[in-house]
Amino acid sequence: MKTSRRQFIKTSSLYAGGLAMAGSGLKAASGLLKNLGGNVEGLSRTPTYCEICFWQCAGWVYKDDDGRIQKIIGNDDDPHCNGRLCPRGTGGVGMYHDEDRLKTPLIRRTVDGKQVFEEATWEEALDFIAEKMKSVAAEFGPECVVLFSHGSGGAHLGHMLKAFGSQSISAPSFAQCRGPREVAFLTTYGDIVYSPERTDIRDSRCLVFIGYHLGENMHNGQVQEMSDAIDKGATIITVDPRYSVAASKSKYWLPIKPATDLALLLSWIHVLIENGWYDKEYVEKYTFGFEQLREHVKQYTPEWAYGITTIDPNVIRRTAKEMYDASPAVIVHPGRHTTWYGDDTQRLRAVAILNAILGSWGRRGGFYFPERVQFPEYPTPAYPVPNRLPTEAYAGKYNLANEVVSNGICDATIPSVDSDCNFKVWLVNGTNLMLALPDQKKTLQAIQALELVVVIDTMPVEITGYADVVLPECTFLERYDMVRVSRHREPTLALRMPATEPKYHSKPGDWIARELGIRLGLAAYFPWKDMEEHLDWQLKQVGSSLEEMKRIGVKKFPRQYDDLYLHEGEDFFFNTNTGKIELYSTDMEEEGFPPLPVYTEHEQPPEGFYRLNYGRAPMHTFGRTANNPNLTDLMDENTLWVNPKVANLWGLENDQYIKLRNQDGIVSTFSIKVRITERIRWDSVYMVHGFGHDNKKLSRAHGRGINDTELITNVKIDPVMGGTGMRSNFVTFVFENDNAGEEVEA
Ligand SMILES: Nc1nc2c(c(=O)[nH]1)N[C@H]1C(S)=C(S)[C@@H](COP(=O)(O)OP(=O)(O)OC[C@H]3O[C@@H](n4cnc5c(=O)[nH]c(N)nc54)[C@H](O)[C@@H]3O)O[C@H]1N2
Ligand SMILES: Nc1nc2c(c(=O)[nH]1)N[C@H]1C(S)=C(S)[C@@H](COP(=O)(O)OP(=O)(O)OC[C@H]3O[C@@H](n4cnc5c(=O)[nH]c(N)nc54)[C@H](O)[C@@H]3O)O[C@H]1N2
Ligand code: SF4
Ligand SMILES: [Mo]
Repeated sequence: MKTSRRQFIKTSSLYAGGLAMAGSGLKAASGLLKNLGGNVEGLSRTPTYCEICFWQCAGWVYKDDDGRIQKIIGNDDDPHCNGRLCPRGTGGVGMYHDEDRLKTPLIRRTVDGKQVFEEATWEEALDFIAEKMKSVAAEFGPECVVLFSHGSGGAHLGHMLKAFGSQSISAPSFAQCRGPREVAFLTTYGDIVYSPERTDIRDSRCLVFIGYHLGENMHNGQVQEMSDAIDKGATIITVDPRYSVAASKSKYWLPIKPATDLALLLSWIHVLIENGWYDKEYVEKYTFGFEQLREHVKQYTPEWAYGITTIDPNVIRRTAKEMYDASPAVIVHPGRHTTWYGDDTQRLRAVAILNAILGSWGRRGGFYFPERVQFPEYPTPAYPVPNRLPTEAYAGKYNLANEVVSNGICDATIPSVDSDCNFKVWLVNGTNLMLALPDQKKTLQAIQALELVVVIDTMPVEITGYADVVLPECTFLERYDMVRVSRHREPTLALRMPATEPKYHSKPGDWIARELGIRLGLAAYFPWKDMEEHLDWQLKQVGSSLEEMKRIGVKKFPRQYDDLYLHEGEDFFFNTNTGKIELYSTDMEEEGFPPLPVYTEHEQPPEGFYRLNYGRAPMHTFGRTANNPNLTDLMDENTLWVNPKVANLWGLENDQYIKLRNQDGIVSTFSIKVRITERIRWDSVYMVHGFGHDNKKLSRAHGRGINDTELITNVKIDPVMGGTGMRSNFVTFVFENDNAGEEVEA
């Protein structure tokens, strides 16, 4: 039977001994953080941009005379980092030194009835994949091959897949992350927020962070700008059930009852309109539907919101006034990980509306208009027109989604009677779907239905255990990638080039895509000699060259248009149906959704249960850094934040290890250390995402802390764009002598 076909293989013990070395580099790496800031004489440097998170800061990799990497520091000319990397980027070299890295291609085989990974050559692995892709495409069409991807490799593999005839490409960074905000801003302003965000934080006089925990969320440029804004006296208002780092820098901390933010937002809009605290000229000139909005929010008084959010009505009024006083230099920040409760697009619509009536879009200290260089693609033949688009997997739904919905693809992979849109092959690049997608049971069901699973990663993470073929990519320090083409106040380009040779048998993503492409008969799509020729051609089209970029790393271009902000009285056409900022959304109306955001109530935890809240830690990126030797030095497990009242009730003590059980009876695989703190509300517990790895081959990360994803089984789908609301899960404590603790689901 198919469901027992693909056993989880802990990618261990099958490596040939000779390949497992690299201990030596590790020592150098662990000294690295202490060495920083020293002088750089005698070291040679090569440019890169960081892949430890998706902010992609540009930097310099310094090497000593023996070619050993000594340190990475930020590039002064880069607006993403202004010469300073965050702790993760600084420690990023640990990813290169990590001796647990994937070292050689692996193919799943059955030996004596047991499934194991066997080491393979690249030829064997790529031939195997190409044969399977061809036979599956012959039977079901090339569109049934999917690429899930996060990060730089997506460009190479995406090109290969489109040439093959499939546009089934998806990233969890949409439907598990930014999706609701992009759709909300698209329907309101006809444009998205982008990454890096177009927020003019450095010149802002009032910053409103709603569950946006900048400071723990270390997106570099924004953290730096927040600290500049604070120095210049900006008022910060943080809405968070947890006393976050951002809250600790704030004039106002609003410890909201979780899941009620939309009520607060609507009452803020109410207060601003009732008091005339809005930008009348701006609203008149640029917006559509103000009168409907005014009518709509009449009901949402601060007293009404108080009963829902627990925020004092006077504080609601006072904070609204602070925003108005600072306007238009005010940012009600849209946040980034926005898939919370399933009505997320509506919540973000309220955020977009609030900014609009304060006049902050297109204004200094609000949201600027970013610009980027028109950077040509290397000429290749046109892609074949696919027979089927990936969106057909969820035909009739999520029409406003502007990217492919990964959970929609996952669902459609599971065979069912009413869907013939099944996908047969998953290529998984730089995304650990077992951690990224909620509802692991579904992900596993989909995986079991597949003909082929290929994972391209640098580490033996959970998803590699379900692969038929594992391909080891080298780290960003060992490869070229596409030029980083940034949208910012000033357009910039940044180069990533190899600082050193790929370790072990790992290979760069561009090489993998091309070699696979050639085996699929797609050589015409890869006409360049190598990446150097490819990049040099592109750079020359914009008046630079590979040689220049190797020297400078980052190139700034002047803006073509003087339109960073709206000019006084300027006419402006917004890319919406009405050409205006749509307070009242005609797109939403056409799709049958409320055109003005409506408050809906969400479940609260049952007796004895607490809401599972999760977030980021400054020294880690999701699960991708959990085994990094430099960063585990700084934090090697997550802890469970528990309010003292709750701790008292349950007799919990600091540093005690406990397991958690969720509302569906799922018990965590591992235990987590208790941290008793007033910084979390009594109705929630909190942990950092990205821990609790169950692959033994991750020697520093295995069994450290709890993986929040395994407890996220109640998923609230946003009907507008398909995103997975993940914050409606409730947990209770399981003590070691508790029987329930034994029924562990892996
Ligand atoms: N429970 C829960 N789920 C979440 C979230 C959460 O907070 N909690 N957050 C959500 C959000 S906001 C997002 S954006 C997604 C992100 O989720 P993912 O897209 O999975 O992102 P990462 O965990 O950063 O990266 C995944 C993989 O990339 C690999 N990798 C790192 N560098 C490279 C490289 O150079 N090449 C290749 N080929 N692989 C590489 C890492 O080893 C890791 O296995 O998860 C979402 N899912
Ligand atoms: N260091 C580091 N930085 C990162 C990342 C990383 O992995 N590591 N990942 C990056 C990525 S891809 C993303 S998407 C961002 C995510 O970062 P953000 O968008 O800032 O964060 P979220 O994960 O949405 O939110 C976490 C915060 O929301 C609060 N919260 C929980 N429930 C509620 C609620 O009901 N209402 C309100 N108002 N607040 C609530 C939590 O207490 C927590 O402080 O971080 C980015 N930056
Ligand atoms: S914010 Fe940090 S981890 Fe992310 S790209 Fe920049 S330096 Fe790297
Ligand atoms: Mo994200």
